[in-house]
Amino acid sequence: MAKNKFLWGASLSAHQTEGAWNEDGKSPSVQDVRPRANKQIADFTVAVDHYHRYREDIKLLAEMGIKALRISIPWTRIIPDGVGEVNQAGIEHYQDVIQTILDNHMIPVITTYHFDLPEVLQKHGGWTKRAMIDAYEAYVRVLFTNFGEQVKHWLTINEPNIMLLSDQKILGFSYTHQERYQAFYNLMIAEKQAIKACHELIPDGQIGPVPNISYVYPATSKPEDIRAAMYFNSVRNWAYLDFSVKGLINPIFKSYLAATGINLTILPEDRELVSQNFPDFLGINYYTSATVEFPQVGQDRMNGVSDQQSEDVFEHGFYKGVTNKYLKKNDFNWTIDPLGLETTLEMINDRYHLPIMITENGLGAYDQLTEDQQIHDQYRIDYLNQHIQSMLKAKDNGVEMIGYLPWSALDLISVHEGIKKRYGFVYVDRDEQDLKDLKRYPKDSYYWYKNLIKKMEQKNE
Ligand code: BGP
Repeated sequence: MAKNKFLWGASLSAHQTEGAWNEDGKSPSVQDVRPRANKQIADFTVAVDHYHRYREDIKLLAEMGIKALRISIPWTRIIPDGVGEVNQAGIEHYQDVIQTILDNHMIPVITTYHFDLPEVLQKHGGWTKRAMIDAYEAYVRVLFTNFGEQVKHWLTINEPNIMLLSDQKILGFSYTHQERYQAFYNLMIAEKQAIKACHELIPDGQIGPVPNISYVYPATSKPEDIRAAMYFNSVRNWAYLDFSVKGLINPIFKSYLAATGINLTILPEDRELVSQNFPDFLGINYYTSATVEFPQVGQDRMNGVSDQQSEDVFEHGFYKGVTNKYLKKNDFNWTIDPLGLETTLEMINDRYHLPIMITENGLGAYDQLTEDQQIHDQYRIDYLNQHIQSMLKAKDNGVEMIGYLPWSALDLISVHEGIKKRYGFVYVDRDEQDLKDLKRYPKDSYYWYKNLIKKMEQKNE
């Protein structure tokens, strides 16, 4: 792959920003219909109205000085029935979005699928069904054919590991253990089809997976806890990247599947597909680290924790999430571990030797809009700065870093916690239930990032 110029950017997803959930031919996705534990938090019907305000948003983000913008394209706007007819209104919308990004001197980095599976496909069994592989391949071929001229950086499936391990919270339903790992296998084969199609249809294009990866620590030096971390590293991290990058199910993961009674349906033709189609780079989402111990008989998962990203991981006989007493947490119970990013990047580099683009990294926080329309988010500046320093150290230690696209470009609807868990460089004025005027206000972190990019680009010129 040609040596890439480092891309300072930012990231967002369609369902968490666009709204217009049923406009211009879009069909419902699982995100539109999934039951939400807390009815009071904002839903995705309007989100932050990016579908109608994208020109203003893209211009404002370009003024921050970013050189790349990661967006996702919803399957439900392109092929509303999941399979079959292409929705021309969807094609035209994203042609204009992409052109607007290019006209603002930024590079579009496009995620083909970010948690928002068409509900019509979920109704037929979703990723547990082998037919999903052909459906996804047909869908991405529509994207590559229509947008491949302008878009040269593609990401396949956002965080398949978190989507599967945190299915109830992200998808609104729980797989059985067997369903989860057949869905894993089908997702991974589908990803290989996307890599193959991208290389066929966009010869100068680059495509990569985009899992959420964080290196897992053992709670103590007890040998049982070391093994607990070994298994969770495999189940959470390496199972996905080993399949994407090496086309294999690694021995530790294989032993885990056997020990937990999983029988995968694998077809003979898969072998050739997985051994010939490889990613050009890795998109890596990193927020926090996890720490696990070996669960004692009778123990269960920690309760009262927020979600998959921290302590609420549990598997009888394998691992149990615990709080890492050496690390601070954010307002939403996510551990903050910038040094863990350096470790994670170097561990990934050791295993895969591929260029890495950080495609998500950020701090969800309660931001306040002051009387004079300021948002003083020094806490976010500190989080991002610490993680950027860690990334630069990993780079100095030999990791080929090609981009940093933090989450999120502008405030959006958190998967788990509505609008109040704000991530953006740009504040969007709405509450959980009160849309207000959705006005955009750059935060202190917007100006800080603008200045940082300018300094970093001067240094590297
Ligand atoms: C990642 C997703 C993003 C975003 C982020 C923050 O898993 O890829 O879509 O949701 O997590 O999580 P949350 O929104 O739960 O704070």
